[in-house]
Amino acid sequence: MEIQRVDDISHQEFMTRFYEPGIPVVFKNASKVWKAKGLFSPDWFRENYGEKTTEKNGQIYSMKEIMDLVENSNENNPAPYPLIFNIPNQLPELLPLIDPLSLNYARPNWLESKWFKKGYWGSATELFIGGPGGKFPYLHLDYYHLNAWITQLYGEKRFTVFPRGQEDLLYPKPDDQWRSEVNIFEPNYEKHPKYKEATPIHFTVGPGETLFIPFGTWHSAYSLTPTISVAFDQLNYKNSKDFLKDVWSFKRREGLMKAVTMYSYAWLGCQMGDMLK
Ligand SMILES: O=C(O)CCC(=O)C(=O)O
Ligand SMILES: [Fe+2]
Repeated sequence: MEIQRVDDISHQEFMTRFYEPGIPVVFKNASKVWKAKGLFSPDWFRENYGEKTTEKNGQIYSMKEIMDLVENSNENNPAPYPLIFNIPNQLPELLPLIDPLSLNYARPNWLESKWFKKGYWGSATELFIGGPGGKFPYLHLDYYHLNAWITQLYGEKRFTVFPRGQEDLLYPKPDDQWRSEVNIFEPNYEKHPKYKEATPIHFTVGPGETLFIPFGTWHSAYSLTPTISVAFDQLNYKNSKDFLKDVWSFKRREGLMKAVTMYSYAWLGCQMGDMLK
């Protein structure tokens, strides 16, 4: 199977061909509606937000340091990956540049309502920065069954996704069913023989392109060049049932009261989202 690439399709066509059946797709130019397109670059971030900082593995990095790191990164000595800024919290100045967040395709998105902006639902709008050789640390499913949208604004990233239904071949970790034990960059077929039958789909997402990863799709990524991407999540009628189950099971770990409160809150949010459809 190959990843499909589309340009300028209607929202309705996206829903029918990709969203409803849950098929990943690359939009070649959906980001044309964002001012960020063609603007974001290492130099632009150095000049405008050089002193902003973020944390990775207990260490604080400034934007300037990050851009130097990713521009000097290579396969043998990669910059830490991913380096992340939470956009609403750490770089709210960027919000007008990524508006409309939906790119006019990721709708409806109940996470954009004020209701879901309170509390933590496994979702975030984030700036991802990486350098050559930077690998996402594991093959995984996104928590809470959210759909992920990743827009590449600078540089090229290589993604790997698996068709739905290959869980058995991917060895989810016994203590975390959302992560795979398989190192897809260097699979150990003795330890994970069934992985031989898995059918990874590899492809590159370049500047201006957007990848839609439907919930339940195993995926991972690595940076081929210095890269800057924006990632956000989507929730609506399609994934809300699974989402609510996850809210229950994740919040249950924090106690029964917490689970009851959070589940009720999320359930109401979904009811309201559904009414506005
Ligand atoms: O590195 C990437 O762009 C993939 C990120 C991702 O899959 C995640 O944050 O869940
Ligand atoms: Fe992910």
